[in-house]
Amino acid sequence: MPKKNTKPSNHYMVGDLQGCLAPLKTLLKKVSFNPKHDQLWCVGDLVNRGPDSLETLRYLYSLGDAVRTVLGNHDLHLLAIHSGAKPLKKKDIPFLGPILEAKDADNLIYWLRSQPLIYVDHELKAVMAHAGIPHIWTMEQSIDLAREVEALLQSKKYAAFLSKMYGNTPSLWQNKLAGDDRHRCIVNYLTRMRFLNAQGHMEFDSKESPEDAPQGFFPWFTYEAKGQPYPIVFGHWAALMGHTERQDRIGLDTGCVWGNHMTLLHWETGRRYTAKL
Ligand SMILES: [Mn+2]
Repeated sequence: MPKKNTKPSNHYMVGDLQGCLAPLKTLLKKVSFNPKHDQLWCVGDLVNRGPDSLETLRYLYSLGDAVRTVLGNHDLHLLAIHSGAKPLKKKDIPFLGPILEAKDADNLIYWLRSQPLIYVDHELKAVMAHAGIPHIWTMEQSIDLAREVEALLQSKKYAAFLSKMYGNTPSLWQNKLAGDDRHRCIVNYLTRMRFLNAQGHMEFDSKESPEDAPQGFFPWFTYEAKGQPYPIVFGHWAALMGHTERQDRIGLDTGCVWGNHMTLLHWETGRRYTAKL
């Protein structure tokens, strides 16, 4: 689809899709979404656990330039399996199997692999990352670090990187980190982070409920961040049900795939629309 020169009339941001295509279509119909004039932002985790992962990818791909998405942990997991870096496990077969076997798999996977970890719109003054952006990074630094991983994902070395992507360490960012540790750490902050301590250590063992934070740890968005001028749109954390207690940290995962609902935010009015699977 050719690039448009005109600004989109409306920006809509939707929470984790996880293969829930029907509620997405319901919501887009509700707001009379027009791909010629409007833009849809997806917070990542487009696939896995829901009923229509393959058709969700095909639909987003068909929307062309009207879609902006960032990669979530489930999307990276799909890339890892497709690349051969990770075996397809039994629990993923019903969801990811149809994508891997599809005739257009290579095309869809290439599209997914070309998506960023952070998306920023300087005119809208908004930034999006699947899990969020930690307070220890400025927005510009987080974009630079995301670009390092994106370059890897789009290079010939991507399968090798994906085979080293899994793991919870190092749990604290340091500028001197190098190689796989550096890239794994960036991926974990941007796609898996929930609880941080003041220093910026990530914690992955506790349950999802914000009340279950281990001592000294709090949800990442509770910390004051320097050099992060724009509101952060994120997903990943269904247990929050969109509650962050701050206007500039916009959580959109409301657990559609787990029996709750999907949330679509109309940026220009702040109005939220919901639909169930
Ligand atoms: Mn996620």
